Amino acid sequence: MTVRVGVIMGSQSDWETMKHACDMLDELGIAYEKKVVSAHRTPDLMFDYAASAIERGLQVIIAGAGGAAHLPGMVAAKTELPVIGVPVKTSTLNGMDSLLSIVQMPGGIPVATVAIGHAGATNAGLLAAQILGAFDPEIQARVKARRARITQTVLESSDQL
Ligand code: RP5
Repeated sequence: MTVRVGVIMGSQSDWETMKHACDMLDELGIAYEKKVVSAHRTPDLMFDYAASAIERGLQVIIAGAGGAAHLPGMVAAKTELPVIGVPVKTSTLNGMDSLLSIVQMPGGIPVATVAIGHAGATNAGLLAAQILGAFDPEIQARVKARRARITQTVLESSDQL
């Protein structure tokens, strides 16, 4: 399977959050790669990763980081691929720092920013699938089927009350 999504994170400590994006990609049968790439600790690696992403066949990048979270924005600056930013929850400011760092991109270089933490990472995986699904009916059908399952679960949940 061709690797179509790159999941990167600023630190190994972000994995607890970012694994939820990977879980979603696994569930939807989308091939991805995952890697720790730090904007401030491995800036050259970050540069190379983003600059080579298109030629390596990636179609979407999911980038998670916490604190002064410049990874998604810096990666977005070096590739024309869509970049989805996941603000990782921090112990000091609960991820508000991450959220504002990622979401407040100046006009011109977008980062599609999702919610802080687990839900955001899950939605990042889904959003990547939906972006790919716009050009791939099979993936779109899987997203649709997943939504139908969720709907059914909610409809049946009243029975458990
Ligand atoms: C950021 O600093 C990472 O994205 C991580 O969320 C945060 C803390 O990193 P560690 O100190 O846990 O490596 O670069």
